[in-house]
Amino acid sequence: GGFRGCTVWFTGLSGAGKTTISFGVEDYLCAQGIPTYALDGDNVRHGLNKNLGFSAEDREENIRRVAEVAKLFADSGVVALTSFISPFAKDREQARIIHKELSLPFYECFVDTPIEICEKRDVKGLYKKARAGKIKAFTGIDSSYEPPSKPELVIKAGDLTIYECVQKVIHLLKNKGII
Ligand code: GGZ
Repeated sequence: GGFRGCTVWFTGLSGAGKTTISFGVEDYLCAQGIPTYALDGDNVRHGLNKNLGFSAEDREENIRRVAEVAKLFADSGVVALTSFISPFAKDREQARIIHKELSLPFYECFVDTPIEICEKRDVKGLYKKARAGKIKAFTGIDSSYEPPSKPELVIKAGDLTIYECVQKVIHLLKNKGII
């Protein structure tokens, strides 16, 4: 069968597992010969968006640019996987609209890991710094996260293996006729 470009938009707290899941999906799709590209803080916030911080305004602009880039990938026939907290519903809605204008499929995937688990893992020690006031406006601590109300997929990553999380996304892409 053929495949079409689309954007899989992961949203969730820092440490929820967005990037890990997206890399698993990327590996799976690449092995199937399906063109895929994963965008996350490491390749976007250090490059294209290196002039942006974490104020509400800067997050909005971060998400706007990511949505525009993902749109271009999707339009070129690639499965774009974006892994950004994207805490504000209106910014995610704008990302969806940007895709809809070109009739490009957009799937919002809520990586729903409770903050207790993210904070307990604290892989990068950022929650500890945020609790100590060394990082200001940290999502879930002193900056809000608005959970999606109608995501295409909810992944309870705290209760599942990485493999199970990846399979959920693959099933979604199969159900939607993308792959
Ligand atoms: C949230 C922050 C902050 C603040 C630095 N709030 O676990 P990480 O490290 O790798 O993921 C977080 C990442 C969030 O960047 P995003 O571009 O995804 O955010 S947004 O969508 O809201 O624009 C975290 C790190 O950057 N980080 N400061 N204050 N996360």
